[in-house]
Amino acid sequence: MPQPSTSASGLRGEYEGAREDYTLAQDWHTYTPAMHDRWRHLYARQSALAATHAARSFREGLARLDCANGIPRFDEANRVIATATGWQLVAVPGFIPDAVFFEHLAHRRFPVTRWLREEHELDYLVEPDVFHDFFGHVPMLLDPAVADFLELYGRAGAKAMAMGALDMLARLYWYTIEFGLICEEGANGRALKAFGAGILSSAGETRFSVEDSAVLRLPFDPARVQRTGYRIDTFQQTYFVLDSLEQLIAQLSALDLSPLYAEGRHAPPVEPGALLPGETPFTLAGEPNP
Ligand code: HBI
Ligand code: FE
Repeated sequence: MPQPSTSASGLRGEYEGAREDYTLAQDWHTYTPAMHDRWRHLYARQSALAATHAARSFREGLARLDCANGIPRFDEANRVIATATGWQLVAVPGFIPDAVFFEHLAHRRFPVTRWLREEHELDYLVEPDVFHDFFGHVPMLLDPAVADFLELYGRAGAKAMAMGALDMLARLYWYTIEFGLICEEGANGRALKAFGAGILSSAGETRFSVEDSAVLRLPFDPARVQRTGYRIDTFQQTYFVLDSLEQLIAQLSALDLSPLYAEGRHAPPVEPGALLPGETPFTLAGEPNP
């Protein structure tokens, strides 16, 4: 049953019934009416914020998924996703080992956690649940640039593990797929929008990342990203801003990241929120520097 419980590893989720690749059936029929209500509540809140703060790709992807009325069925979503980008969702008990996670991505399978957060933790979770994984990540899987980037990221994973560079690769994921911002042309000129799943599945961080005038935002630069540590227990203190989603692929597509890792190994780590000498925070064109 998709109820949060804690496994022997200390992770939430039911790992006992999972296959070797950590997948299991979604068992959609075991979600209770209260869980579907909770999903609708989360969906209503976040989709309203997404309308003003999310990147165009996210808004379009979300609309195509048609998941406002309750916890979605992964098999139904898979029909939409397969047609769009050839990805598919697989249900998992929760957080899975890095190597297994990479293997799924490399084969265009996106692991989606089965359990839903409880009523008392609507605003904040450390581990991914079905709302984070589905609402946050799946809309972007419908974007071809993100779909291709994630496959390449999965393929780069095994190599990074072998090279002892997993921390650097993980930061690229963290500051894009989880907490990425993008500068988009809209009806009222250029605007800052969120596309990262960690942002868009959190009401507080959606507002904070896009609206807070004091938080540090930098233009996306893979070499800078991979040096930048991150926090998993609070809002991010540094965000990176893409010009376009294609930039993900353009700068990383070879995903022979060895030169980047070699550089990263010699560059001193940067604390979240720290600005280095010579760096200029991102600002929208025409806006005075704070
Ligand atoms: N497992 N279910 C799940 N979701 C993730 O986002 C995830 C994971 N395992 C490993 C992992 N992420 C990251 O540590 C890698 O991207 C490095
Ligand atoms: Fe995530």
